[in-house]
Amino acid sequence: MANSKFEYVKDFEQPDVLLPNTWIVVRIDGRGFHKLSDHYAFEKPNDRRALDLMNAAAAEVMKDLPDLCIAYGVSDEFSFVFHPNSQLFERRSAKLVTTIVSTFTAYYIYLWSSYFPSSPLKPPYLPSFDGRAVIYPSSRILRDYMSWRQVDCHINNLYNTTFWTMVLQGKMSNTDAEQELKGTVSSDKNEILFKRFGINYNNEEEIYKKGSVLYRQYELQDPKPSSVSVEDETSPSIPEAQQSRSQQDRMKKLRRKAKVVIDHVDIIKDEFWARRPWIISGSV
Ligand code: DGT
Ligand code: MG
Ligand code: MG
Ligand code: MG
Ligand code: MG
Repeated sequence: MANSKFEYVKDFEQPDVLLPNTWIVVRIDGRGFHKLSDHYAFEKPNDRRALDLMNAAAAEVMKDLPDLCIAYGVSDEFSFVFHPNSQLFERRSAKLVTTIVSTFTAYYIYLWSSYFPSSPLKPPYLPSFDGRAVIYPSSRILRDYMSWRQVDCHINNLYNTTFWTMVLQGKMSNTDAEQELKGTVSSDKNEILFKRFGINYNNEEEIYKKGSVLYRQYELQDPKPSSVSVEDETSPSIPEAQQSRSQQDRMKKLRRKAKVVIDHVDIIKDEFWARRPWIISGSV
């Protein structure tokens, strides 16, 4: 590259490197999906095709970026998690976010027709996503972040399931259903569903109640639950820079080869993490 008198403009670029040895979460969210879901007639409250499409796009992002160790999706959003030892793109925030958002969007659009064969995409209703990166300094806080999203999924799904059952089966107006649900707690909603409509919320599909968690499954794994404590902050994971070259290369190969699993399970309790210690530890 030749030097020119114009090169000084480069100095205006601001550094945006994320702190080392912290968890990086890139959360993306569909733009204006309220309108988009209406336009393509997504089923209410949950459209299985729409969720499967989100998951399929997210799985491709995971395969494309082996540094991602886990992802969690609900509604029109997905959180992608990089391990503290990831050095991808020198941990530059904009580069991580824009790569994830554009790769996800590309696959979402590419795969759309497989999930909505009779509703082709047409402007101006084209899907797009926003994104942001947030860092978390410990695995405890990373887990609290994941729990926050899953609790949100549960609260919204219970509300939406009750609301749409009252409207669609109970023939109530949107306003009346909204009015009646104002100030209710979970047990009230469970009771409305059960007493009025014979619906046991516990029997609703797991994908709706729990959202979707994507992670890598390694073939050489020991299926036994591990006793490794994921809350042990006194022994932080070894930064990649401190891992030996051969160790890094071995993990890179394994991550690329590993199968990406889509699951609908509790990620709030310890069990999920204790059974899959490689997610937090970053090595197998
Ligand atoms: P934003 O994110 O500020 O650009 O605006 P929205 O409209 O995307 O709002 P957001 O992200 O808070 O809420 C997600 C919207 O997507 C919400 O209005 C419901 C819709 N949506 C997501 N999944 C489904 C689904 O499975 N079925 C239906 N009917 N709607 C869905
Ligand atoms: Mg939003
Ligand atoms: Mg949205
Ligand atoms: Mg959303
Ligand atoms: Mg370039």
